[in-house]
This record gives sequence, C-alpha cells and structure tokens, in this order.
Amino acid sequence: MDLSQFSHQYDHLSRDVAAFKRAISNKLMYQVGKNPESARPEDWLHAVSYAVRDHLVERWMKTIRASYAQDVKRVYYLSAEFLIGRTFSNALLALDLMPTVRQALAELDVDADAVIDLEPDAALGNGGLGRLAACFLDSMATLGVPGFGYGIRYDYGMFRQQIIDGQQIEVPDYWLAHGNPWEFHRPEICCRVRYGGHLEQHGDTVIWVGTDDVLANAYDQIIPGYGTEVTNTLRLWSAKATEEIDLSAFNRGNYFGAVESKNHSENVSRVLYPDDSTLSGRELRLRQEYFFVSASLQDIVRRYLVNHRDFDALPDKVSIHLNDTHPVLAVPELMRLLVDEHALPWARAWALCRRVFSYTNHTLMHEALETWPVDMLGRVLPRHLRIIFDINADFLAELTAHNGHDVDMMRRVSLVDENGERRVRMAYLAVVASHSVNGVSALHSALMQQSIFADFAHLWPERFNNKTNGVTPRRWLAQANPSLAALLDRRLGGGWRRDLEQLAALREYRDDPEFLHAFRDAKLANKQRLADYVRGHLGIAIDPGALFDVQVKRMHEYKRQLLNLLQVVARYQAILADPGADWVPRVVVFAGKAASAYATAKLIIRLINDVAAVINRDERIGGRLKLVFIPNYSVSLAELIIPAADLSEQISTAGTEASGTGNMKLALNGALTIGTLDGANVEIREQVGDDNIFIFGHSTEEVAEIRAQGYQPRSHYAADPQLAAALDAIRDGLFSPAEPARYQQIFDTLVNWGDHYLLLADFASYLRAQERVDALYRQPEEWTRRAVLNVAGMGVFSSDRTIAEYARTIWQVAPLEP
Ligand code: 26V
Repeated sequence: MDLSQFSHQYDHLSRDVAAFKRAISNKLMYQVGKNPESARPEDWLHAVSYAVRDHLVERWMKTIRASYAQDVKRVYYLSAEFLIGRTFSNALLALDLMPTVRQALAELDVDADAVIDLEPDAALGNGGLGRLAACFLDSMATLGVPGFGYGIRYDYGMFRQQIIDGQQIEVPDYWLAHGNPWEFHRPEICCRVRYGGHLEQHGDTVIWVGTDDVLANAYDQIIPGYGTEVTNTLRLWSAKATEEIDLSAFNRGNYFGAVESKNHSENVSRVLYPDDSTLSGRELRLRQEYFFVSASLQDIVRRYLVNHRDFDALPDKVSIHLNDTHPVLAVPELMRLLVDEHALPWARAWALCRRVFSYTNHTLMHEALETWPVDMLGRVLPRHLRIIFDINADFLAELTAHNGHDVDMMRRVSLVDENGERRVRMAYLAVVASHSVNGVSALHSALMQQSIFADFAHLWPERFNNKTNGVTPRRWLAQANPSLAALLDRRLGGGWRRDLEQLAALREYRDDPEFLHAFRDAKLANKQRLADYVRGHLGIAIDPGALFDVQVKRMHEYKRQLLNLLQVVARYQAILADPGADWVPRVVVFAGKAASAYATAKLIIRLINDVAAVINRDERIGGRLKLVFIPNYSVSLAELIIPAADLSEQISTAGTEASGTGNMKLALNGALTIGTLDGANVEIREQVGDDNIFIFGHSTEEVAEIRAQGYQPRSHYAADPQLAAALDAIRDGLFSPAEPARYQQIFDTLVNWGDHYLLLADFASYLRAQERVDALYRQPEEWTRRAVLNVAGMGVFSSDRTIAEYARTIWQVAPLEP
C-alpha cells in the first residue's frame, strides 16, 4: 500500500488550529447536539473525540482496503480481556496532534486537562493479561502487522474500588453511561451463537438441534499505529436477544415474560468476571467464553471466504492466537464450522486446525487453570463436548501408536480429567490443538515445560517456546511521562518511540552531571504530580523529596503485598525505637484491587489501611515514613503513579509470577527494582546489571527445596525478633484497637498454617535489601545514575520486540506492504 501517495486533507489541517476549532464546533453542534453555551465538559470531550477520530478513520479505511487487495495473512488475537484504559490522549499521540488540539481547545475556552480526565477507562480486564493484550494491539498496528483483536464488549468493566473505613467496596463500572465516541456499532454484523439443545445422528453426520440462541453484535474500535498509517481493529461483541425468543412469549400475551427472556439472553455480555478463582457464575462465564469465540470464528471464516473458495489456504491466511485458555473453545468451534457447516472431512479439518492455532499460557497457579465439568459442557455445548471427546480419542490413539499402551501416561495427559467429577482440561486442549505454546518470560517458559506441561513437552518439544512480555513505550513512556519523554527527545531524538533499543544510548550520559540533574528534575516533577493527587484525593501530605516506594498490582497472596507491609511495620517500630537515627524518608505506596470473593486479599487491603492510619497519624514519626493506599487502581492511575516511583516492588515468591509487566513499566520510568528472581525480573537483571537492581530471597529451586524439606515458618518467627515484633503487633491489634482480633487470621496463615508463599523465609533477606536501598538513596547522584542505567536497559522490553517475535516465529505474518 503506497500510503505516501495519498495526500491527506487531514494532514494539512492537522497543524491548523483554526480548522480544528471549526471541526470541534461542528461536532459539538451536529453530532453532540449542543450549543457552546450549554455544552458541559463531557460534551466537549465527545466533540473533540469525534473531531480527532475522523483523522483515524481515513487511515483505517485505507488499511482495510489494502489488506483485502494484498490478501494478507491476518492474525486474530482472541482474548476475554482488553484493558485499554483511555483512548483520547493515545489517539492524539498517534496522530501527533496533542499541541494542535490543546491550542484549539484553549482558544475555545475549554480546559484540555479537565476534558482528558473525564474520559472513563475502558477497563475490560482484570490485570496483567488484559493489559498485555492492549499493549499487543498497539504494537501490532505500529509494526504494520495485520492484526485483529476479538473480545467481549462488557457493559460493566472491572469494578470501581472504593475504600470505606479501610475496606474495599466494589461499585459497578458502567463505563458506557455517557456513550463511547471511540466505537462504531455494526448492527449489520450479527452472528448467531447457539447454546443447549441436543445432538441427532443421521448416518455419519451429527446434527445439533433445539438450541437457544443469542445474537452477537459487533462494535469496532480503531487501533492506531504510531508513526505509520496502518490502523487495526478491535472487534468486541455485545449480546442481543434474537427476535424469535421474544415473539413466542409476546404472542401469548406475556409481554413481561418476553422482555425478561430478552434480558436474560443479553446477560451474556453484561459483566467482566473480576474473579478467576470462585465457582459463582461459572456457567455464565462458560457461556461468555463460547459467545465471543463463536462469533469471532464465524467472522474470521466469513472474511477468509471473501477471497477464497476452499479451505486449503486457511493456515496461510489465518493465524488464531489464544490468549490463555479463556478462548480455547475456538478449537472445537472451528472444527464444528469446518466439519458440520462446510462439510470437510474430520481429518482434513483437524490438520488445518493444528496449523492455525497458537496458545499463550499466563500462569502456573493450579487454581487458575481452567477446567469445565463434563456435565455442564454437555448441557451448554453438547456438540462441542462431542468434538472434544473425538479429539481426545484421536490424540490418545496417536499416543498409543507412538508410545505403546501406557495407562498412567494416558490418565495424565487425557483432555478429560477422570479423577473425581469428570472435567475437560482446557489448557491441554490448547496444547494438543496448537502448533505453538509459549510462556511469557524465560523462567516461566522453562517451568511450564517442567511442571504443568511436562508430558507434552516430552512428546512435542518443538512446540514449546518463550516470548518474554513487553509493554508499549507509547503509553508507558511517551504518554505517561511527558517530562522524561521530553528529556529523552532532547538527548536522543524521538526515535525511541518506535525503536526502544535506542534508549541504550543513555548509558553515555550516566556520568553527565547536567543530564543527571535534568533526569532528577523530571522524576521530581512526576512525584509532585502524584503528591498533588494524593493530597487532593486522600488528604495526605507526602513529600516529593522522600523515597517513593511503590507496589501497584492486583492484590494476591503470591505477590506478597503482606511481605512489604511487614517491612513497613518493622520500619515503623525501628524508627520509634531509635528516633534520633538518620532515617531516609519514605513514602510507601500501594494500589490494587482484590477479587470480590477473595477474602484474604481484602483483609490485606484493610490491614494496609489500618496500618496507614496509625503510622500517618503518629507524630513521633515526623514524616519519615508515610503509608498510602491509593484506591481504584486502573490504567489511568498507573499512568500517574508509575512515573513517580523511585523503587519498584516486585517481590513475589520465586516461581509464582509468570512474568509481570509492571516491573518493566516502572524500570522504564526510572525506578530501581527490589525483587526476587521471579518472572521477568530475572531478565531485567540481565539487562540492567546486578549492581543496578536489589535482588533478594530464595530462588525457585530453593523454594522447592524448602517445601520438600517440610517448611517451618515458626522457626523464623522464633529466631528473628524484628519479624516477631512486627507479627505480634498485627496479631495483638496495635493497628485495630477497636477489634484486636481482626488480624489474628493473618498471623495464623503465616506462623501457624504453613505460610504457603514463604514470606517469613524471605523476610530477613528482604530487610537487608531494603537497607541497601536506603544506603543508595542517601547518595542522590549515584541513585540517579543507576536509575538512568535502568531506563537504558529497558529497550528489549518493548512490546514491539515481543510482537516482532510472535509475528516471525509463531504467526509467520509479514507487515502490510507500505
Ligand atoms: C488468576 C488466579 C486466580 C486463582 C488464584 C490464582 C491465580 C493466579 C493468577 C491468575 C491470573 C491468570 C492469568 C494472568 O493474568 N496472568 C498474568 O499474565 C501477565 C501477562 O502475561 C503476566 O505478566 C503476569 O505475571 C501473570 O500473572
């Protein structure tokens, strides 16, 4: 596609503030339907969003036209979550329109920052997995990879977290309340998704009849690339009742019943499941997974058939990526479409499937590995259950042909877990059906092959590989950290936005006092920005001169926020014991949501808030220690908090965090990491060097060894007075005087009930690492030098690098021809 040949009216206008003012005013009048006098800030946000959106649509149309003309191979990224955050500033960045639009808004008397802050986050994800999907969309477009995201347009995204009396309260997030100017509703793109019913056998063919259907209606989001005109699509499905369901009840005069059943079937895209760990709503969750997978597969096959008459070229034109196991029903669904609807022979269809699918695993945690009861699957999706059984029979037969009749092995690898209630193992189905299975960091990919997929890795070693995660430098540096971005632009030019490896050149400036000074100023500006927010929203004064120590991520026992908190309590006690010592002032910042049903994680939030209340009020501390829990962690809050961090807490038990991506974002913004040898921390250390990271704690092997020997947390409690004092204070109600036993359970979990995540075993080592942190922070020049070396080492953690690897070695797709 020769994009340069198009002369854009819009590119001429883009520098033209006057034209933009006109465009915004027109949108306000004709699309929003408001006068400037009566327009609320929300109306201005919509008007300016529509004006900016127009610039993307032209590129979008051209990309779509070019992709058909070139009959390119397309990548379909299937994910139950896309944690996009805000779109407006991101679009301005992609179009290089920020200064123009700011000026235009100023001349219209509209406060650009206030308008930007009004946009709700598209929070269609829980955490790392969903945010990774969003970073990947950004990188696919930027690299020109013809990629589509497919997911669910949840009416309610991730809940809003309020902290009331120190406790998490979940409030529904109706993010669409004011309309969404970034989506295009496609009423004409509507796929029928079938549930229930039963199977009828007619000779060799199976027919699925008597189903209860729902329609999946498409909404498209534009995904702009940066520094390219390539513009991709995120297609999200929304459930709509079929006409016939309503009519039958309606004709019987039961209007209410008709509406009720309509509501019921539309429930399928109502709400993002904020909790992967509980039983509640399991069936609805299964319906959701099938809902978006079925609609997506129908859409993919339809698009393929625009240019093709048979399915021979399917694997050369279509790559379908399974983001964790949530979309794995795509496998039996593609089989169903090929065999039942397009009459392909079973073996032919299966051979195609195995060349089309690839799968990423994102966790080794047993509780998080999806399985579906055979019972439930048979009720909701009888045809798919039959197909899975047939795939399993073929697979086990193939296994026997190669390995002989090994009953133990068959029991272990069968797609159906026969221990207790029979369940389908979705991760195994993904492995059997995919030509590539990858983990998300070097360590995780190795452990995956030694643990959950060990048998499969022996069978098919060539199938397994690593793709270390990355983050998009556009959102996580250019957009989130304008002060550092401006400094980098002055020293390195702006090329790092598309080629993050250029940051390596920063190493030359590590001893340049002027640069170090400017770097520190940029950090200080970001800390001030966060301090203003904390004062404004929480009424807590924090000093930008203090060390900002940050742990922001989902609340989970394996991530060990509690280990951090024990350290805070120990520090509090140490300051009280020796108030005259020269303490490095610290602000410890936590943010993160707990799954609504995860009682322990919620109790930890409460404890953090209770400890904060005591410490922040204690005048003897004199500002040397502050503890802040910032409510409602989100992509937008991450963009505010991360650039302000001096210290990044990445302290999961070794072997539990698949990768982490917050660790990359924080280091990219000039924070030093205190962390275990877990996930991508291992690779961060390789990039920044041992001297520029604070590593502590037991390694994965040591953790396994300690557990095998019979771990005795009480021995640490007994032997370490500092640890015991911190734990006793929590147990005895020092932080919950009104209810002294409130945290007994937390004490017991650690000391008496086995401390599954080895907090006590790592505590002493963690404390020593924190002492090294303090010592370094006393030397501001040296600290800054190492922070610069961290930024310089982050080039490899761009999601552009990750996506280039997926594109070359897994998907085998080429960029759209420029
Ligand atoms: C869910 C659950 C629920 C049950 C209790 C244990 C548990 C553990 C993990 C999860 C999340 C599963 C998928 C996920 O979000 N994984 C995250 O993926 C990120 C992107 O690859 C990665 O950076 C994080 O380390 C990983 O936790």
